[in-house]
Amino acid sequence: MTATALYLSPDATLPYSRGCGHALVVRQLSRALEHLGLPPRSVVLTTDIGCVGLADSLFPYLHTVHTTHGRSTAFATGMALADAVLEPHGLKPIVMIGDGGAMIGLLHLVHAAQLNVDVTVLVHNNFLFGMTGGQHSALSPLNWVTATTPDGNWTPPLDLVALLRTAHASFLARQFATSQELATTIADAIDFPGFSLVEIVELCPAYGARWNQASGAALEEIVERQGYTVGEVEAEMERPTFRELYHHKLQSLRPQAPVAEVPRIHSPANLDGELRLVVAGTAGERVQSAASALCCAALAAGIYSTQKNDNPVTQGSGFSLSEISLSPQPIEYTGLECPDVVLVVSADGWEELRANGTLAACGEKTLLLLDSQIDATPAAGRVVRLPLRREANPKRAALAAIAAWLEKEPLLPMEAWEAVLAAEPPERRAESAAALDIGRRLAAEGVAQA
Ligand SMILES: Cc1ncc(C[n+]2csc(CCOP(=O)(O)OP(=O)(O)O)c2C)c(N)n1
Repeated sequence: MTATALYLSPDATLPYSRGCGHALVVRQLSRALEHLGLPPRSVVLTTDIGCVGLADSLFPYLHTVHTTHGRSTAFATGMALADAVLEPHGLKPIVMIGDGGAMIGLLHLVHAAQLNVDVTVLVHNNFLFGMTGGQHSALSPLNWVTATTPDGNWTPPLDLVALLRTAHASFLARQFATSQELATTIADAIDFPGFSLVEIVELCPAYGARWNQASGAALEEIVERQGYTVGEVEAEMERPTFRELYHHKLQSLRPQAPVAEVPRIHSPANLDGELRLVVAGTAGERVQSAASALCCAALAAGIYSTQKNDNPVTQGSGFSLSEISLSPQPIEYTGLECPDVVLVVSADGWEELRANGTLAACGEKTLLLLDSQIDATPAAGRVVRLPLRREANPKRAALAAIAAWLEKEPLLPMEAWEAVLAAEPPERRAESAAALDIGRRLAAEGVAQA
């Protein structure tokens, strides 16, 4: 396959009006990508609503995301933020947005510039909302005739480049769609490691050119009249990128919780594949901290763990739960389709697992270890009931439930728990040790099995 064919499909029929600047941008973007030799799968073309949004289907080998009006920069920023913290990294979101979309989503542009994420925004400024019939936008020049300003626009236009300068954008440029230099400017913007934006000035032949008797030659005069700079504008190119700042901060961050300092032990965990577990109870009863202790014990034993917590926005009342994944391999996906183990230590926890669909997702093999006070029975799964709240007390019930489960299905060596306890503050240590002992004892006694 030739380099050209990797980007804009050579036999693509461009879907724009005859003479529309969008067609020029698409071709110059393809040339810029070809020049940079970016692997197509490292690019995410993120398109906005409007004629501008027709571009994604023209690039069959790039990732493409067609987003909602004005929000394309926010989508791209999210992708760039995620990519910035990953290793290996190297995703390049390129936003294609109209002046209408840029106006609607202006704060997304400002925020992306402030963050200095590795996003390139190509603003197709044809001075109006094209696809919906030529309405005025915040970037329409003075006196510009649009569908909503038939006597000419009398509100001064927004100078997007100047505005983003105040948001500390690190690479800013303005070019005509017809410029010979457009491909180079786009390539420079894409190649730049932080936020970059190119405002591409063009005419909409269907509305802007017709109603204003303007031809391509008029563009220079219009831009000059607004006092706009053309070309690559001096900006804060030396500013550190989000990725640089993130990694710098990460190095200086200190572990906050004492349990995070649990040393790795070398006694192997008895776990073959991935295990998904839910611990649910009542807010304020140390459900999430018990789950966190389990994750630390797992980490100490050399296995990967993830923890996702949930509780109502009204902190301290209602349910509290944690979803945990444990695996000898790195965990790529933390969705909970069918839990292997469900530990429920209060009626609040049970009610929430019923409401959020976890109980319905349990299979025949799911182990449900429930406090004896919960008298409801799930549709599927192996049920064990233990008097955790009564014997351990409500604040220790979740940790006792974890210990009881591990007594029945020994996955972690004792040393892992010892490492966790050793890292706890002294006033907590005895409490946790007692909870673990009670859980183990209850499981060993096999009290009230159902
Ligand atoms: C979420 C959403 N909001 C609004 C619309 C209506 N709409 C479709 S195209 C368009 C105009 C887009 O103008 P612009 O962003 O300047 O891009 P152009 O069409 O000029 O390329 C609007 C408002 C829509 N389809 N979806």
